[in-house]
Amino acid sequence: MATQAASEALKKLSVTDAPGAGDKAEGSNGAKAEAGADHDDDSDDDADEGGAAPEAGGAKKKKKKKKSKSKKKKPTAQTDPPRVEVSQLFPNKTYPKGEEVEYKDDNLFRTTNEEKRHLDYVNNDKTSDFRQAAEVHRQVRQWAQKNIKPGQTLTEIAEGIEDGVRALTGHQGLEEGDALKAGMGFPTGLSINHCAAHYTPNAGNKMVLQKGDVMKVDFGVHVNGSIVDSAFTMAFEPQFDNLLAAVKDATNTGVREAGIDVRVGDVGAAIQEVMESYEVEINGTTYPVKSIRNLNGHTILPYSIHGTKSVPIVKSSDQTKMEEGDTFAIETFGSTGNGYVHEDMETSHYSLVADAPNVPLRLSSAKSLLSVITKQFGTLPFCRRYLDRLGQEKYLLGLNNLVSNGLVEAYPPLVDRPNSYTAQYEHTILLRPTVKEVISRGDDY
Ligand SMILES: [Co+2]
Repeated sequence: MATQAASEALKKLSVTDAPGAGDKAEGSNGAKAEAGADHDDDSDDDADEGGAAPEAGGAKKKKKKKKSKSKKKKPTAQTDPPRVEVSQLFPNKTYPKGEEVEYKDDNLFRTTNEEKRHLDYVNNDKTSDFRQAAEVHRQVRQWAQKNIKPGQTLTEIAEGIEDGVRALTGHQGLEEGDALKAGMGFPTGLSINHCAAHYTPNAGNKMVLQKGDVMKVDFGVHVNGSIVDSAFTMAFEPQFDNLLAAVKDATNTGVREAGIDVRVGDVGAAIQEVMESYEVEINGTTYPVKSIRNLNGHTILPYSIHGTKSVPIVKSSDQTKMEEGDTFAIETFGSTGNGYVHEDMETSHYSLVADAPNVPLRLSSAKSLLSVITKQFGTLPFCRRYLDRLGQEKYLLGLNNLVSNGLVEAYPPLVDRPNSYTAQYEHTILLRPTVKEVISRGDDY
């Protein structure tokens, strides 16, 4: 998910730069304890299955119809569509690392420094949660890249991704609190052509992906509140190759430039220089590729997709420094249009405002919806479809009431000018004490 620059970013500053964030971090510990209990359940299941093999002929366990061959208990490969929990594929919670990049210059000492190594070790559980979420993201997105085709509805595409994420994290998010243990970190953005961000179908949406479309696929996966935010772009005609290449190159530049003590404005300048060195010919007209100047990367905090710092994607005087321990979503957007987005169309994405004042609500439907949102999603962004699947009905009046009371934030779709094309790539990086880890890196992007 992207943040909007300028006034929007300032608004978010006041929203997120507050003690509330600390409370959420504690919430994450609570969730972790419960997730642990869940894992025990899984182990029990495994034990049952393991026990079933030798006793297959015995009276005790007749439930499993499969003729136990040898010891095919634990799945060792992902299915198609992806439905195997990654915790089954990686025993002992050892998930693949992202791409580790050594710090440079004055920070080179960190790689071997004892104190930094100790700090790194202390953060191990959180790093592991990020790696688990990243592995889910990779497996689901690689399936999506293979299977998304023109002719599919946006609804089936979004649900395909979300079914995958929920299955692989092992949390369907139907019971209260379950979606807070692990699952979607934010809704699946499927933003097409001049729409750059924050579009996902609402109920009844009949939109069909077209062969000439450029679609940004932006979804988040979280484990215990550690959110991996990563996005890619799909196009089916070669004329868009340069647009996608520009944005991929720009995002990789941002990822490369990011580091401890680096100023975010300098990262923005490097991104813009690379982005705007490209041009793209579409239907016979050549366009310069522009960075969308009012979209930003951002820090990620526990259960909070938009932290307190922004990473511009154009040259900026912002002197804010990246710091040890920060988690950044480095995302860039290129456009053949104005390089500037505005809000348009029906809203689908929302999130609870973390530190909202206690507003007395007159509308009872708003009150009950607020309770559902708080218990189900906490401060994780959600979309209308997520309310639908929980069985919520006729909630729109209440939802709008919560937005107008400042308790819930709406994230309307963000669009450049009509007939333009936009693309996005995004990675999540951890500025670990010893090394920069591009947690969401895969062999796809
Ligand atoms: Co983002």
